[in-house]
Amino acid sequence: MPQPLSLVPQPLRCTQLDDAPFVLGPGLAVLVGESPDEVAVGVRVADVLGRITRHAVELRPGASDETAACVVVLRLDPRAAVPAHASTPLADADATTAESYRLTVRPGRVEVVAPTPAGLLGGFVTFRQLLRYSDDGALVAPAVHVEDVPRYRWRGLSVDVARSFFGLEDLKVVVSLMTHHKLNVLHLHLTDDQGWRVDLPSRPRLARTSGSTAVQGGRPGYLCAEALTELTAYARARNVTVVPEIDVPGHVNAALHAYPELTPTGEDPGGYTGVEVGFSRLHADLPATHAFLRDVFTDLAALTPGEYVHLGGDEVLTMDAPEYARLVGAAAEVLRTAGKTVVGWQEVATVPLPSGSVVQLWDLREDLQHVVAATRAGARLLVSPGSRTYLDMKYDATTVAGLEWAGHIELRDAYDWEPATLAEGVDPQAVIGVEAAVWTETLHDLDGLMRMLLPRLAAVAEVAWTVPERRSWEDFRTRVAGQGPMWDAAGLAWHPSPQVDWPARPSRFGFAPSPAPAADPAVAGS
Ligand code: TNX
Repeated sequence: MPQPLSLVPQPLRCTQLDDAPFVLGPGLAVLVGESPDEVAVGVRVADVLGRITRHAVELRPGASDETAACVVVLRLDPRAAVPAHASTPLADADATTAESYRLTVRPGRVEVVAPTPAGLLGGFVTFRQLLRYSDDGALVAPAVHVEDVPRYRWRGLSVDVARSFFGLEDLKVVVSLMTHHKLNVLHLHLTDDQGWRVDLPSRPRLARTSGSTAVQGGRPGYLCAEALTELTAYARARNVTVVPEIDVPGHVNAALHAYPELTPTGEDPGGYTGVEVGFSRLHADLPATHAFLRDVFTDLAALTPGEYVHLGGDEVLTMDAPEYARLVGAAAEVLRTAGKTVVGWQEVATVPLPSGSVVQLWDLREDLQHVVAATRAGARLLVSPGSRTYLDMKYDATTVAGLEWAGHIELRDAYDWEPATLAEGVDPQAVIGVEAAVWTETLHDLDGLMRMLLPRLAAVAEVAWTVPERRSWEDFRTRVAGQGPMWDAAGLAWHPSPQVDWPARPSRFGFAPSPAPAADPAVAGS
């Protein structure tokens, strides 16, 4: 009987082969073609394998593998593309196919063939998840053949760095974890009432003044342009796109504090450390407001190379609809001029937006008629239902940190739902993808953040990647159990959900092998 595999997300097709496992050890080489794309992926893969095996792993561009004894072969080939699945919206078929791959593991030889570097990386991630220690202590991967393609093109995680700051090093760990579960969009909520976390050249006081404020108990700080550029490049190399968000026209106390000319009286409201929402706002009839919108969104667009910029738009409780529409419209126009596609929280669906804009659904308690109408008029829908994907919600009443407004979210709640039919009246073809979100009113360090993300992020990742007929809770709960040791090996904190039979964790004081240090194993540094 072959052992069950612990792949998360579950691939489209996976066959265990009747063959001996691949053994990872000294003499391992990575073989790639000579194209710069293949060499670039090869460098990453050789680096990761070197850290896992603690041996130098040679990269051989342009080599044939006839004679090599133990190789990982990475090959770009457009003919290897796995066609998009029937449940993928037609508009996204090319984008998802681009991330497809074919992986074959046999004794002495691992081969990944894919149409793009992103596909090669995805295939390698699957191979890493197959690795386990054999009884005699060797790292092995069972012989398998995998053919895989994502269901959705947008598989995201939104991190609130505004309430409490998470800097470059923490965010790199988050990106590596995302890559491990094939998530490909990191949405950074960079500004809110409690803080402003990105230094923009045209408005230096935003970061200088409001980078030093945070929610009660939270961490201050901000990303300088170099840090954001470094993060973007780090993410890019791991098939993750950064989507930055400046939240307007509400959630702006930090901006008003730095530039009091944005308030009607010109008075500084002071820093805000509470957790209430909806009280702060821009004013459409102040000329300073329009200069501010132009400056911050132009700067942000220039700082990040991705196609999308998020303008927020949520929870403005003290503004009438025409003024809201003027302000959101003005911000959207700046982004359109800068060549970006607009993303906004579901409230922006009340405003006419450029076609192809992305509306992010979060609150299913609200009337969704504007959201339905916006998708009929050409908007795409990104689904982040609070009661499923808000990973700052407590698991249950005993969870120490976290909020409860959208209910408790145990692992099964995060897993057992269907994105295509979530919003009644929205054509499934309009759904561009799925995004988890973690808000940091109560989460102030990386361990605290990870304990909320894991294991639920793995569940949301599978909702976003795996086609409906390959998903089942019973099957997921067995596979995700095998991820626990990988998160441990990477030094990541996680919540041992009682809904899963986790393998026994090695005791620190017993004779079981202690977990490897954070630098080399399954997740970190991937
Ligand atoms: C709702 S989601 C918010 C955030 C909070 C979060 C807490 C959204 C668009 N707004 O401002 O931080 O709930 O769970």
